Amino acid sequence: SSSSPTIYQATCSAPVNIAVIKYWGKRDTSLILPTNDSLSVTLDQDHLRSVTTARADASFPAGKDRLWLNGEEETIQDGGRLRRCFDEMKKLRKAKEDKDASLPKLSEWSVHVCSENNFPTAAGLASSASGFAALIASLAALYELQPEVSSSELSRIARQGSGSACRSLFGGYVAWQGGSEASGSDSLAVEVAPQSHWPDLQALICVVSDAKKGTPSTAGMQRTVATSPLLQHRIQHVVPGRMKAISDAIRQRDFDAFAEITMADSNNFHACCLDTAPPIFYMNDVSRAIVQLVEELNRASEAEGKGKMAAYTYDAGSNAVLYAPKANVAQILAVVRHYFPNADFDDTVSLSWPSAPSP
Ligand code: 2P0
Repeated sequence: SSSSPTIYQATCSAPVNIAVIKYWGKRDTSLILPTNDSLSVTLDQDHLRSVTTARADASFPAGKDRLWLNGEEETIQDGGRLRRCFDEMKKLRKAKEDKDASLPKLSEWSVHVCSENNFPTAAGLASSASGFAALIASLAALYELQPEVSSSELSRIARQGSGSACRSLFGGYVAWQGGSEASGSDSLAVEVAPQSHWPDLQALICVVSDAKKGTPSTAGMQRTVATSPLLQHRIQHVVPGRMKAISDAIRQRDFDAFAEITMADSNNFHACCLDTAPPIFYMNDVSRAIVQLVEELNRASEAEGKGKMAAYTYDAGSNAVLYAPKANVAQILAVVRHYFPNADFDDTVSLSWPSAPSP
């Protein structure tokens, strides 16, 4: 008899998220448990995303999962982050199979995964966040884990791939609760508000450089943990109050408060990088020129009795992300274009150095 074999395959995409309260430092480097809570805004999937297809097949050689990233095969190392993600997801599938004997034993088959980003990898544009989130989402779809397994539970697994990835399992405004358990059971992402709660907030990516960054986050943050007294102050006295204040600002759609906290936290994070021995520099002269430009726009707007125009934030790279209410976007773009006349952008703002003058 002939029957066409069932194909077990799922494709999912996951968006990039940009933190407004930054994650920087681990209390457990193996389980990826952070030294502080963080909070991010998930960007629109049309622009920056990872798309991942996962396929399980009884005919794949046993015991050999494989993964291709942007067309190149990655090694899945024993004890590594990818291995842990595959193992944790297979464990969840196995539990489902144990409850329902009629299910195919996908947990025993090897998986092949293919993942692509539509933006430069490792340029401070959070590629590991969307990448691991898309991996976990595609395996969850392949294994048909939801809705029994919640997105927060999946975020706990994505976290073990890359800390910031746990926040990309949700859209909108997302908190990563660092948790206090040594097992990491309470270190997961929760939704603060859906994107639809505050659709007026827009993000502009200013691509200052798409070169690979100097100090990778994983190594850089542990050097900060080991050497920066300012980081200890940040963890104990700065972040807890800001988490609450920015959550309130989001709930109240209070852009001035949101912007003030976002810029302060970006600057505090980069100050901790500078306080690291040896120091870590992620922002460059163009990044700093954009800070001055936004500060000046805000000063002028507030002098007219209006609120702030925009907020800037920088991750482990030189690129700026600006958050602004929709009504301000055209003016911000016009000003950016004026000071960076060779910029090439539509909704992604590209800025290049060295021809960009300071404002
Ligand atoms: C963040 N960043 O909250 C912060 C702000 C960069 C600056 O999360 O070691 O790639 O994989 O957990 O998640 C970058 O760190 O590091 C990061 P790992 P990750 O978005």
